[in-house]
Amino acid sequence: MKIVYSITHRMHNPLYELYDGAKIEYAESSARADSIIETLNSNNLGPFIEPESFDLSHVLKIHQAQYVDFVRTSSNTISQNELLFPSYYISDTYAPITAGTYVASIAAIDIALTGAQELVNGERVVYSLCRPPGHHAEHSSMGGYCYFNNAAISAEYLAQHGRVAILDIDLHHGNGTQSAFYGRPDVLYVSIHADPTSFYPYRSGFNNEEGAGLGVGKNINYPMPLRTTNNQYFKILRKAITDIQNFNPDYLIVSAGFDTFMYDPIGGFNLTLSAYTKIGALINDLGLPTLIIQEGGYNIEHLGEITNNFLTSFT
Ligand code: OKP
Ligand code: ZN
Repeated sequence: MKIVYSITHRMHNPLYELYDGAKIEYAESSARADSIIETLNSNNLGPFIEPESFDLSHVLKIHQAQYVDFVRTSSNTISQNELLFPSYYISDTYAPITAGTYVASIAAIDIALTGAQELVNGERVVYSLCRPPGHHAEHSSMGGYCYFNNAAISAEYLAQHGRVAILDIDLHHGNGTQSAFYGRPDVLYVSIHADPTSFYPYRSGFNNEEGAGLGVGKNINYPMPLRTTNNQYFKILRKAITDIQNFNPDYLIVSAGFDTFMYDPIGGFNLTLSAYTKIGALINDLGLPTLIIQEGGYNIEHLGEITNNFLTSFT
């Protein structure tokens, strides 16, 4: 399986995040990608390929030009080790801008788009190791460790070639991806996540959010209780997979977050290591051209193994 990756992600490594005003360790660290690469490497997955660079016009189909410009200029003018929490273009305190944020975020987009291009060229499954993640990034705002929406940008790219389904299995609801395609009949968004009544991002991910206008029925949320177990999860995943089959897409994008793991430091579900092999197998059974995009997953010790278990089901 082709794995698209670049070390440019290391340029983005904020020193802390703000939680209730207190500075706490930044969960979305560069050690995450290192853990994944190391494990995939030692299990002989690959080949690893470098991203190509794509035109900014792809980004501008999903994000507001002024917002993109703001991330670029603030990132390029801030000094090393400084963190910027602006009072606009931001939806929470978990996405500070640092000196390397823009460069790393653009590389993540290129990684996702390179994977999408590979699918159009006939590849069956590609893994895009994006960092920072993207599913919380909206039209003109960053939040939840996300700046630009890698999955939405590549979905828009693939939508030029056919019908696209996005399956978001990150623990958190992908508010950014949902809002990008909320009115669209040609892109299905299905998400399984912790019930937003008591979990980030709190304001979206409820099951009455079904899409708008021509997109009604093309947005499907499955909020799940905290401490969801393997079997509860598989049951809902099978429903989500049926939704995707009914939509009959040409391409599938998986927003692959692994923070559903029982020992994730910011987690809330009870999935075990072996659950990810099964989740991968159930998704692989769809038999669709599939772009797997990395979102969350913060247990550094196990993240590589989780990712490896998941990906191996596609080989
Ligand atoms: C990003 B992704 C930790 C609070 C963290 C932000 C979560 C962002 C998750 N003290 N809240 O969906 O994995
Ligand atoms: Zn998450």
